[in-house]
Amino acid sequence: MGSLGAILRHPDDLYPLLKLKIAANHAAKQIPPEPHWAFCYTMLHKVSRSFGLVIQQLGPELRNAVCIFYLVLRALDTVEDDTSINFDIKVPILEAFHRHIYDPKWHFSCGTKEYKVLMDQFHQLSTSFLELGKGYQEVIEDITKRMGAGMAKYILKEVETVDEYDEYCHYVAGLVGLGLSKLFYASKFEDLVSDSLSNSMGLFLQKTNIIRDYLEDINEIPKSRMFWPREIWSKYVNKLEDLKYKEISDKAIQCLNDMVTDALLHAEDCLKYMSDLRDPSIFRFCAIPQVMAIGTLALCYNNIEVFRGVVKMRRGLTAKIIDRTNTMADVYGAFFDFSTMLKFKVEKNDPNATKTLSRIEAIQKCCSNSGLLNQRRSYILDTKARFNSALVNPILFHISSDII
Ligand code: D9A
Repeated sequence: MGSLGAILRHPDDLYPLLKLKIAANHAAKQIPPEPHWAFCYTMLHKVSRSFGLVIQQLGPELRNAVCIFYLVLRALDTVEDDTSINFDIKVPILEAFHRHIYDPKWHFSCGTKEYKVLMDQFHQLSTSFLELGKGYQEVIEDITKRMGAGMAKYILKEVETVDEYDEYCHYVAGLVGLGLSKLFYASKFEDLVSDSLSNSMGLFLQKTNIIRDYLEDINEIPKSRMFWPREIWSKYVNKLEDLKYKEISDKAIQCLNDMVTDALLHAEDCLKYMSDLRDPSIFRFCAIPQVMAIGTLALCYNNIEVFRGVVKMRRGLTAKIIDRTNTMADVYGAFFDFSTMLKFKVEKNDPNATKTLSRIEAIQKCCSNSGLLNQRRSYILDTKARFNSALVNPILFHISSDII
């Protein structure tokens, strides 16, 4: 749970934190009896604490398909990320991964910690996969095939242009959006959403991760690949590593803000995607990560800490988002609040200020045009308050940066 200090500073975090803890205990009791399914659900909760809980609340059939899809993708990632595997070995594994999932005898040892366990016990995953309905299997196979090929293409390639950045993010995240939309459709709970909107759902999440994880990625030993596109960072520095050195912190901030502005482009598509969903549990499953993403972008914007340490939302705020994201009105409210926070952080002398502000305005317009912004608890004030930008003063901004 959150630290005592954090709870004392944010006492209203306590209730959502307790609720989350209870949900986690409940989920732990619901592990299925069959050993291969027990393995999959135990793994799921190990690799992803809060997202695992959100998967758990889906209906039984879809839950199994999503759990397997999630773990297959994690396994593929483990192969992609393991820098000790030679290129000549790695590429054929990535390209044939969609066939390995049908073979309970296949396994390949790599990765560390829980990912090593996942790879060593891969047969548990393929055994479970083979029990899914054919419709689900085919979606997972198709996405795994396309993602593996995309990863292989980028293994030795740097991300140069913004188009390449979008293409790389499509392979590793956009395709996840496409696959999930097809799984929802196969479950008969949803209509089929367009590939373009599904892709945006992945790009918004992945770009947020790439921004937030700058320092972790750049400091990785052995050196890992970086995904910030040269077309953006070369406007500010000669080498991507230079962003973390103090002497040029104004350039670093401008570059960071440019990256956040690029990511904001996907927010409107995401709102459209979510507004088309009908099933409440699928809705929550999709909406919680998106609200976290816009919150994280608001937190990272103009924040030098991205280059100095880990910038993450406090656990209490994550718990609040999980507790309070249930309807489209909640999502519009959250996107509106976090956009307002962003707006206050934009400084006039930032080279992209105009572009950033116009993207923020477009998001806010989308939220207010819905007609669903009403009396609700704001993430910024966190009392029952209508968050009207005309009422907001600069003092509030300081409060909000502490609250987040
Ligand atoms: C998702 Cl099946 C992801 N990724 C996420 C998590 O959300 C998406 C990986 C596998 C699956 C799903 C996600 C959720 C709902 C709808 C989606 C969707 O599309 C319609 O994907 C686009 O991040 C990873 C990619 C971005 C690469 C796709 C959310 C998640 N959160 C983490 C928190 C964190 O900080 O990473 O995994 C967690 O709770 O551990």
